[in-house]
Amino acid sequence: PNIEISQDGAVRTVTLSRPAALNAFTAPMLVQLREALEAAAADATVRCLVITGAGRGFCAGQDLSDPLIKPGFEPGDKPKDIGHLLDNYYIPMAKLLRQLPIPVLAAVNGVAAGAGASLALSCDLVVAGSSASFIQAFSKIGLIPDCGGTWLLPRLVGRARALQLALLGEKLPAAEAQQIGLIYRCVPDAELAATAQALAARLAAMPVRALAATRKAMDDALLMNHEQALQAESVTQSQLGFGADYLEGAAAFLQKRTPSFSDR
Ligand code: LHQ
Repeated sequence: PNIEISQDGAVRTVTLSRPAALNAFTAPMLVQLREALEAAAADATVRCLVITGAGRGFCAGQDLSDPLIKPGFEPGDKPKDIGHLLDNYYIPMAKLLRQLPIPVLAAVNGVAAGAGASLALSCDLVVAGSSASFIQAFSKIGLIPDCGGTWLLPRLVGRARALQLALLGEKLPAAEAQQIGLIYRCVPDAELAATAQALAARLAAMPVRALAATRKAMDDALLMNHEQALQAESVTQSQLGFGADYLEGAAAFLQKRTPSFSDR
């Protein structure tokens, strides 16, 4: 398998593992990743997900040597349809990632290029090691940002910066990614795993149903006017208000004790 799964308490960690190719995606690997996301979503013991990479890279995006898309090099060789790869493998994975009922954290241990960068930036929080970097590699091979890149980048850093990154395809070091607000934090490489696990454990102890609802409410609100967003907040807040976590959170506050959350 090219996806390794481990769990510590309520934190599930999914590790992309094709280190010889900087964890570039093959079709079977994308299926394994989707299955790992589905399993985490379905397992009530999991309250936070961490995605990271094995070896010196996080993920170099689509494996360009995959026979499914590898171009023929001879004149007259027929071009292959790369859209089907998106439809059948990337889109289901990217949708699922955005719909998880728990918070998801990317621990970016090295280069995140192309769809690998989109994967990291689709997560709710991104922590990166100081030697990690983000590359919108698509433009260099005549493509556009995919796996959600066109949607994510302008939302994360605004149109001007999104275009700078996507058109030029330059390597953005993790420290600069933090400076422009693209990621949550850049930490020394040696501290990345521990920082990510501690942050994930902290999130897992929070009311995760409300955290997932926050992600959805914010994504949805981007397409609404002010009044619609106020109304949508009221609907979601009302649902959460009937949940065990709100009762527990409010009671614990009033009773001056630490809350113990269980909704998911
Ligand atoms: C790779 C790859 C790779 C294969 C490193 N493939 N082997 C969706 C749907 C359909 C079609 C197309 O695309 C998409 C979305 C996309 O993701 S498009 C973007 C695809 N990704 C790229 O264009 C990135 C290509 N890789 C690179 O530019 C470099 O490898 C980076 C900058 C990521 C890292 O550079 P270095 O640190 O210098 O490492 P390296 O280049 O020496 O790579 C190490 C090995 O990994 C090497 O193999 P080798 O056998 O020579 O040691 C590379 O060939 C292999 N590798 N990325 N995407």
